[in-house]
Amino acid sequence: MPHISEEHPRFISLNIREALVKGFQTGLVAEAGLMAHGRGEALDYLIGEESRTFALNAEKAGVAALLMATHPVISINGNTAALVASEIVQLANIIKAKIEINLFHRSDERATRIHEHLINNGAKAEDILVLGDIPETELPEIASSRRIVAEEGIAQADCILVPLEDGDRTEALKKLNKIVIAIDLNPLSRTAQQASITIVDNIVRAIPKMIEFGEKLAKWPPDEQKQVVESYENRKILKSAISAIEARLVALADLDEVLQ
Ligand code: PTJ
Repeated sequence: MPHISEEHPRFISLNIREALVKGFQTGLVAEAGLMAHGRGEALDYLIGEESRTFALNAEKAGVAALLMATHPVISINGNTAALVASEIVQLANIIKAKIEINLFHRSDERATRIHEHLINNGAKAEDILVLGDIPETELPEIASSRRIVAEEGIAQADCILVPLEDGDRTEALKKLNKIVIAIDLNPLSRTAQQASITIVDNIVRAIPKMIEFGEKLAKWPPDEQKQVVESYENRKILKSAISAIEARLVALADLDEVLQ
């Protein structure tokens, strides 16, 4: 792996990319995960590579919904495991959620690697659901292997955090009256458009922010947590995210500013 100097203007972004490449080489990340990362990287650039207000509002509402849930579940895939495994474990502990390893490009070998990686990052074995070892069920109207979910995980969950998800499953989960919280840098993706709460932020920033909100909101009375969820409007958040990209592009189109 090439050494990236801290002085490099794209140090953080290049390090995230290297974490994905390492995750691919160690069997955590799918080939398609590298491409998905490239798309995310481009969109993050447009957003300004920081957690904007629309993201912070969605992160707070997402955490409040997860804290209020009876059966909260975090669905984890290869990219999420490679980038934020220990943070996912911390968040799961705060919101008291199960972690379901649920892959789009299903492979038992990769699921086992992700399982080991989560354990190495502090997860308790009893909090992780690995398909193949436990009772499974199928969600209706989905063609991909993400239709298969754990009976005591996504199937019975009332609120699910789905980082880097696909649109079909988000839609199917919504039809089953579940609250779906998506993390997706593309505010125009079907997942982003379908989710109940859409966090338009890079997962490497979103999960640490959700941990911060979680530590605070966990001490709030339930009616105050409920107020955060009830006052949240996803359409407004999506609109702000798209407008923010537009405004940034307009500002960047002033070439003098870009070339400074
Ligand atoms: O590990 P698997 O088999 O479950 O596969 C995982 C991937 C990500 C390959 C799979 O879910 C997939 O193909 O996803 P999509 O449909 O490509 O969607 C990924 C979305 O995540 C895209 O809209 C990307 O812009 C976005 N994205 C990529 N990297 C990040 C991101 N969003 C937030 N943070 C990122 N770091």
